[in-house]
Amino acid sequence: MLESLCNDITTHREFSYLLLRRFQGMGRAFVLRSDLQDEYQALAAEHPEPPPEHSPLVQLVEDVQEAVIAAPWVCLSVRPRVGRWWYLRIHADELAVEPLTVGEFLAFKEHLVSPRRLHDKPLEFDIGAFQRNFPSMRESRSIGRGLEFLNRKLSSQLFDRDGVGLHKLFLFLREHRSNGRQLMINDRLRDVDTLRSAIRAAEKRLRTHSHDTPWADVAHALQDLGLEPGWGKDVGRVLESLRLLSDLLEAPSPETLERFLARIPMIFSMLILSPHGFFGQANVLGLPDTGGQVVYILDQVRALEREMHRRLEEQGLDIQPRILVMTRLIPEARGTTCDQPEEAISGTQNAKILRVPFRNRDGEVVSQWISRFEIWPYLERYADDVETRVKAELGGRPDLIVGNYSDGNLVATLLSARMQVTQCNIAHALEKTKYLYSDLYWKDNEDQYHFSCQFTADLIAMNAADFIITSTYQEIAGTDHAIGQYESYDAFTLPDLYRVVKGVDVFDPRFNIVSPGADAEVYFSYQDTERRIRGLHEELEEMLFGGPHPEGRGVLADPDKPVIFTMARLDRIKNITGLVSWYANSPELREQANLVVIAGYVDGSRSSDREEQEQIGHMHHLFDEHGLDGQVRWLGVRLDKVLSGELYRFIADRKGVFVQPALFEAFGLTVIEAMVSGLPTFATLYGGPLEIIEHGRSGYHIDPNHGDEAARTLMAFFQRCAEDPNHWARISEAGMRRVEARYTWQRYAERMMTLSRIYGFWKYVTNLERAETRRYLEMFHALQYRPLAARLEG
Ligand code: UDP
Ligand code: LCN
Repeated sequence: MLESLCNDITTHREFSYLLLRRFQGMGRAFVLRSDLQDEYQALAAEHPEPPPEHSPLVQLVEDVQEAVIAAPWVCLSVRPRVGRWWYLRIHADELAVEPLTVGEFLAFKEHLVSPRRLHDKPLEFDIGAFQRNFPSMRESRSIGRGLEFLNRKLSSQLFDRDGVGLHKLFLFLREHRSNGRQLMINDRLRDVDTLRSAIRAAEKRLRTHSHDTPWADVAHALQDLGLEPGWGKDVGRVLESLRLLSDLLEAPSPETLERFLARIPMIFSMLILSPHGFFGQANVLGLPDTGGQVVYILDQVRALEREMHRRLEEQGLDIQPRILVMTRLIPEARGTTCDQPEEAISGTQNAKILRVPFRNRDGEVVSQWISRFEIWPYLERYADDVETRVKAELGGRPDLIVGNYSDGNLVATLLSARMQVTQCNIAHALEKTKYLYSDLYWKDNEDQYHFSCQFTADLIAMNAADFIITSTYQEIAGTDHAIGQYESYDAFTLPDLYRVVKGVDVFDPRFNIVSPGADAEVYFSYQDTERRIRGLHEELEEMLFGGPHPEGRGVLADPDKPVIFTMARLDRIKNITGLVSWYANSPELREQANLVVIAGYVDGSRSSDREEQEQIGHMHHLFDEHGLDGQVRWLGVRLDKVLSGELYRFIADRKGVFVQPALFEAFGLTVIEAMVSGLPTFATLYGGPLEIIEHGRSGYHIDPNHGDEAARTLMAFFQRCAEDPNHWARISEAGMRRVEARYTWQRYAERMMTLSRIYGFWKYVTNLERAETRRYLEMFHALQYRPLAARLEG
């Protein structure tokens, strides 16, 4: 690779020289891929002999992610394919090419940001050192399908070694208990051979019974043979389970293993952690830090409880699954239920929200909301209190711990290690990719965002998890040319703090893509007339098209125009003000459609969040500057789910569209909500929506950095709809189909339940426990995270 590149540079010496000069001439120390490519294109267009299309030099420019200009060197990070990186530097005058290690590349960056570095050899975090003996995937297309890989890889290893693996499987079956009651097999069975005999004898006994004979009728007979409840609710199901196990003992295959494990009653209780934010079932959405994560968890809990019930019932067990969602108790709850220690979750039989307050270092309860960027010092004490509360509630430890977001995942890490429970992480959003150079210039952002704490917590939690669920592929590994959210933790540096040469491995089989859905009870097609809630239409009519709104700004002068709708928290990243400004600057779009915005507060004094206050001010400024009051309706309201569900459909009735203009959106629940309601959706191409929407088919991608182009895409759509009345319906229909096929909670729950069983199994039978990694992470936590977090508490 390097040799052919050197040869190519020699062949195209003049071109290479001019290209490097151009890079240097940009006058920036760090240049990103798109700018490097623009420079290349410009030179190729004017140069008489540019290198041919597939030459190594052109390929390099195609694959390069970032240039670090440290005269006379131009250092490059190159990503030839998803998840794979190499580094080099080229001498701009001599055109000498030299490979760099990742550490050397990062050192160049550090030097430019912090010329008087504290250390020449800073602390390096390198998780790669612990992974040598651990199975890792090779192909980019396998990323996010860790379960399949692990099953294939480990089942062949496990069952190869003369019966050792089967014996472990046998021991695993003996582990299962619920409330002290033995399940699956009892101690009459001593080893795999006695288990085999018991299966044969049981099959023989059951043959005389019809398949619908309930478990209770055969329980005694089977117990004598060593079999306990958990095999199935009736003889048909018991026989199926026995045959699956018998097949597995005879000739193990990953498929049989997965099908068999999916039946084992392993998960009766679950702890879900979501510490920050206002977590409740009403009046919380749109409050600072409270958005999709809350919606996701509540829908997830309902779907999981249903699935846990279904599986337990099929296995003949009359056990109530327990799901606890643990969040922060906030005494100053602003009219929400967040000051209540306990809240039953509607739509479930037994699930509840438990709230435990944060305590300061003197042990006093912290009464006010604290931004997610500031909560780091409280988490360890919080984990202690949560452990006590959960054990009291469940009478023991849960069977699975699920963390959410950086804080929840850190608490999950602490609790899983202490209680020896399988740990699942869900990121929702990793802040690192949201803010350009959030790592390199961490010091500049430290006052406001404390990324040093957050990224350290992320590194610890993502390497401690037994498995990680992501909503999309791009969340892990990006696309051919864009880096993934997890991938951005692969190598980075926080100058003068520490350097990460291997932060996470996106080829690690712990990653699994399990996409969320939109609550099908609430978000459904505008065409589903029978389920529509017409009783709300008068209220919606008034809300959108009525006179001045007490919590709004703008009165739509021409209510007959279609509506461009957007709804989000009023974060800077959500870029709602960006959309308003594109609209404001496009006279054609203003002519074609109205804009309805639901976000934040119109009265800035009601907000306690810095970013939100700033956005509110900006929004008013745009209204004033562009005279938007007759064309934009801005509502600072928080809609409950039922109302927002009908609102999407109400706008679809009027042939409107939905726009999600974020600078970056990790997944984007509003995108699937709008699509499944039938609203043609225009969403950012940075993040999850890139994968959710197929551009031009089931919606449109827009580039938030090119607002004029985004406005033109919207314009073109409205124009085409005017010419072809079927166009709106085609996109609307395809959007609905897309969500129904891929983003449903039922599919999610099935997958999640299978994953937790299988990762739990592998954790038990192999050394996947990764004890060395854990100790390394504990040290990183104690020596790096703790002092950083403590600084925040003053
Ligand atoms: N939402 C809402 N009312 C609001 C603002 C948001 O119901 O005033 C809901 C919205 O329907 C979606 C969620 O909050 O379910 C936002 O999730 P998304 O993934 O789009 O963004 P996040 O806020 O998590 O970044
Ligand atoms: C957080 C986000 O920023 C969104 O993109 C996701 O949709 C949401 O969490 C749910 O995972």
